[in-house]
Amino acid sequence: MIHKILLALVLAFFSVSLEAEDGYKLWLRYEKIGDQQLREQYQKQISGIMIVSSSAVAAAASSEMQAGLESMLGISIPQVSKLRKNGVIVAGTPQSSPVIASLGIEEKLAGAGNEGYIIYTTAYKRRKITVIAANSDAGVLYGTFHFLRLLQLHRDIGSLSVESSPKTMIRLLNHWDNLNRSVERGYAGLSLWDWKALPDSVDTRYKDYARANASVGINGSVLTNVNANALILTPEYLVKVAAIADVFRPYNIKVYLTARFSAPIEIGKLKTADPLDTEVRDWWKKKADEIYKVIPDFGGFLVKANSEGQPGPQNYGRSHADGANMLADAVVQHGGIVMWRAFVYDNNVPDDRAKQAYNEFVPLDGKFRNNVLVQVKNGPIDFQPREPFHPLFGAMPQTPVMPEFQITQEYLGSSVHLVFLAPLFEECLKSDTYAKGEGSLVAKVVEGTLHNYRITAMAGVSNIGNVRNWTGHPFAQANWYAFGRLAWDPYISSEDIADEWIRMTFTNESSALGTIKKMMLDSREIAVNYMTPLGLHHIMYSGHHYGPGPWVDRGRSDWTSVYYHRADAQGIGFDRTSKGSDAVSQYFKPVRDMYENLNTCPENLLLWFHHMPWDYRLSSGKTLWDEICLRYDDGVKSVKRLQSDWKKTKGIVDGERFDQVSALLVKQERDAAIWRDGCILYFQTFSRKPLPAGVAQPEHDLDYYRNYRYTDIPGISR
Ligand code: GCV
Repeated sequence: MIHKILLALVLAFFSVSLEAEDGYKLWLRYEKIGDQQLREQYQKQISGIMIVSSSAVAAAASSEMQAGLESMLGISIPQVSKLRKNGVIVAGTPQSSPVIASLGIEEKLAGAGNEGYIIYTTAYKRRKITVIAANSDAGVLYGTFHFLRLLQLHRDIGSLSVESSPKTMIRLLNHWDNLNRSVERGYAGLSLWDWKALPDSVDTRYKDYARANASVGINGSVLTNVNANALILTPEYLVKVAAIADVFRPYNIKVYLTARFSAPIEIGKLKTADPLDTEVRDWWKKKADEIYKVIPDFGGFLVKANSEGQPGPQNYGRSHADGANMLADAVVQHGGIVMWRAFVYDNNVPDDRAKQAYNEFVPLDGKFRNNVLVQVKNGPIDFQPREPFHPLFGAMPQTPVMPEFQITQEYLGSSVHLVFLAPLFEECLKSDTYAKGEGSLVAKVVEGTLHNYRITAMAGVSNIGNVRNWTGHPFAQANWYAFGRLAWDPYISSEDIADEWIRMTFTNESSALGTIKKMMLDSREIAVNYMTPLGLHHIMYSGHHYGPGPWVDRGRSDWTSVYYHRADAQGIGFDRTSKGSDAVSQYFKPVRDMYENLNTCPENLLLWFHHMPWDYRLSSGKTLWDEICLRYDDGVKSVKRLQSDWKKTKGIVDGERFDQVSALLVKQERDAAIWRDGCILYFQTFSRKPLPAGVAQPEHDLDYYRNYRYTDIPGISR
């Protein structure tokens, strides 16, 4: 009863509207500020908007500002051309706004660079105004979203002094979207890009997609799958791409495409795709000219070559640098770039797949053209729930290296499990490579300060599809948001990102905010525990990658699970020390020593680097076998805790999203238990030890888990 009265009071105070919400608006809900006192204060502080719409980008900023303010304040906010009252928001560049030109802020603006902005409160001719100033309209747009965010977060805007500029130049989503609208590793419906309807009919969603991206600073989108289809480069498709580019342009977003290396053969009718062949090089040059004719601000190409069956320069005995440079030469005169992926496979199974990218790319450092970046996954295998940072970070001082994070949850429960990925991204970015001594963080490599990179970038594999809420799981929206915020500033903490996102997406009410934040911040470690504790990796079911499959032992050996966990009667884990595959030697000292030495190797990566006996004692005092079982079990129990925590938000979060998340958490618990029981029973066939006290006895035998088929998971057909 008391609980109900308290809830009623909270709702009355915040005037929370609990209308069902379908999640379409993402974090740009611009909900009317329920706290009346605060709303009235903002109403007094904001009387008008002065943004000269001198370009499409400035016009987009202006309409976003007006719509956002009016929605949050519940009053109309006029666009003004004169400063007659206090409280006008003046946004622009010194070129577009005479007011800003007269403020004498050139020096301050110099630090804002191309896309940054400053926001501050000042007096202008005895009027109190808020200034959003930048060197470009793109900066004005980003400043606008920042200002709106301050209100969404219920911050004090009375005396502002903000300076912000992106730490990476190119901040990109990578869509693994196919031309038939299927999405590789996509769990949120079909691809947004409706190629059949384009260019005549352009979905209004594209604009909302662009708004959402711009609100977090994402300025590029690779529309197509890295497992590329050459057809996207034909004139029929290029006009469709151009139609999308037209929608994105006012939001400062460029389009990029994936280039299929064999396109000169497939659509150009040439006999070869050899990057040193003159005809092939000419073909790509002409193709680039053709693309830039229809999309003058085309960003460039992303390429997956000689990896998982994709064609590449090695088919012709050429190097990755030869391939990348040919494409780079084709786009350079138009200002385009080439992002060449380091996720490569040899045709022969290597002694340790974790070493492959480093072995192939370090010798090529310095051999790439100036407009090439090497795109490297965050870890050396493949987006696992936990990996050490990729050894290529810090190891290519003369070639810009950009990270590729996976926002879509291929190995982390698709769009069914609640897993907030900012802690995973942050763990990588804050890792110290020691490339130039202590403090050589991956983030410093990425922002280019460690090696003075000429171009900097960060990519995230998109989790977006055409389902109404964009990402399937309402919390998966947070991973899109987190990626964008970290691409802008790789030093923001996961906690701050979660705080912002929850306030904008769900509520500013403090107890629910605290509850949801804790759920999010715990969620990644919970998933690691019920999937791959203590550094285990790549033990998922082959094909769908959703459930467990530690028993997978067929096919190319470095695609099996047994290759990675190496469980036997003695113990478990992949020995990557100097006595094993020696992958540790790819890291700089003292990182390599830290991983090599059992006393310093972090326990959460123990089995990544070491093969350990079942009786080995961990810091908890427990044996390895007991600890593995306890962690799996704890993972499942923690999902139960997520469920009971989520219940506390009932009545604060709207019913539609509350119910959706509740239902997903039930599935997550079921599937976490499948992970736990399948893995424990399988590993027990090697350890031959009993389950430690407190660990639930599996409900079924091992065969049940080996044969389990999911019928209710998006993106999984069997
Ligand atoms: C796009 C993993 C995924 C593939 C993906 C590949 C890549 O192997 O399972 O679906 O292909 O990574 O990143 O190229």
